[in-house]
Amino acid sequence: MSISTVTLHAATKKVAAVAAANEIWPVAEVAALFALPFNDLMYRAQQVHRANFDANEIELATLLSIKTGGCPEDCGYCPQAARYDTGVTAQKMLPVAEVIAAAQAAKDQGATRFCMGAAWRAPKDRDLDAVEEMVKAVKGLGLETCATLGMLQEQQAARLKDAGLDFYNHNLDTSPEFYGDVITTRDYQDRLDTLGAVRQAGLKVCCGGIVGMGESRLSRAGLIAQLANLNPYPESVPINHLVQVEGTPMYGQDVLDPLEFVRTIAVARITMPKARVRLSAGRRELGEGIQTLCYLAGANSIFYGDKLLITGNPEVEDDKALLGRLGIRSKTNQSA
Ligand code: SAM
Ligand code: DTB
Ligand code: SF4
Repeated sequence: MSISTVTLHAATKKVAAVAAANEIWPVAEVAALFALPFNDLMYRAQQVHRANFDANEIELATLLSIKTGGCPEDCGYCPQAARYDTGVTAQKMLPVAEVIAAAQAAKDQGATRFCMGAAWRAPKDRDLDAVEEMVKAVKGLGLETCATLGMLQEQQAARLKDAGLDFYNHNLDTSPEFYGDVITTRDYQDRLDTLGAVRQAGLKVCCGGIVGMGESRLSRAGLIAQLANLNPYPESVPINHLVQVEGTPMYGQDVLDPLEFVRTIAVARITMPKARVRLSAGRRELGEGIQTLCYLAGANSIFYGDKLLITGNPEVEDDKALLGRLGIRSKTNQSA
C-alpha cells in the first residue's frame, strides 16, 4: 500500500468516525426514549447521571440582564421583542459597576456561574468593549462567566474568549421542523453558525431549548437529537419550560403536561451524559414536586436568583430550603 493510500485510508476512517459521532442519536431513537414507561426512563436517566456525576450535587448559575428589551427579533415566546406589547421598556446597557455588584451578590449567595444576557439580535463590535470589561471583572471575582448576546461572529467570540469568557449561551430553541412556527427573523442555520464560531474560538457551549410552545413530542425529540448530535455536544444544556408572557404570541398556549417536561430532562441526561443539564426558565411555575422529579431525572444545574431576565424565579431562600430537604449540595468551583 502506498503512503498516500494509507493516508487516504486513515482520513476516510477519521471522517467516518466523526460522522458516527455526529449521528449517534437518530431522532427515532430519541423518540423511543421519550416513549419508555416513566419509571424505566427515570431508571435509565439515573444510571447515566450516577455514572457521570455526583447525583447529590448541583450547579448554581445566576442570570443578569445587562441590556433589556427593544429587541428587533420576533421570537414568539420573548417578552423583550420590541414588536410585542409586554410592558417591558427598552433600557441602555447596564454600567459595569452595577454588573460587578450583581455578580458579587450572586457569589455571596453561593452561585458559581454568572450569565450576562443582552436583548440583541447580534452585538455590534463596539458593544463588546463594555462586555469585555464586565467579563474580566466577573472572572476576577472567581466566578465562571457566561454571556448570551445573540448571533456572534468568530472574531467577536475570540474577543470574548480573550477577555476571560468561559461559556457562550445560544439556544437552538426547538427542532428544525417547528422552528419556523416560533421565529422568522433568523433561521436555524444562523444558530448553528454561531455555535460553530463559539466552538472555533475555544469557548464552551451552553445550548438548549424551550418546551411547552405547542410543539409535538417528536419535535422535542428533534431538539434533543440536534443538541446531542452536535460534535461535541454542549457542556451546558438549559431546558426551559415556556414562561407565558402576556402580549407575546405564545401567551395562552395549552400548558404542557409537567411529566413531559421531566421526560425531556431525562432524555437530555441520557443522550448527553456529561453535560450539565440545567432546569431553566419556568421552574417557579413547575412547583417543588416536579422540580424534585427533574433532579431525579438528572438535572444538575439551575438558574438561581429571584429573577431570570425579565420574569420571576423561585426565591433564593426557597431554593436553599428545597435543596436542603433533598440533601443536594451546591457545586463549588473547586469540585467537578
Ligand atoms: N437575545 C439573545 C438570544 O436570543 O440569543 C440572548 C437572550 S434570549 C432571552 C436567551 C434564551 O432565553 C432564548 O433563546 C430562549 O431559549 C430563552 N427564553 C426567552 N424567553 C423565554 C420564555 N418566555 N420562556 C422560556 N424561555 C425563554
Ligand atoms: C436560557 O436558556 N434561559 C435563560 C438564559 N438561557 C439566558 C433565559 C430565560 C428567560 C426567561 C424569560 C425572561 O425572564 O425573559
Ligand atoms: Fe431578542 Fe433574544 Fe428575545 Fe429573541 S430571545 S426576541 S433574540 S432577546
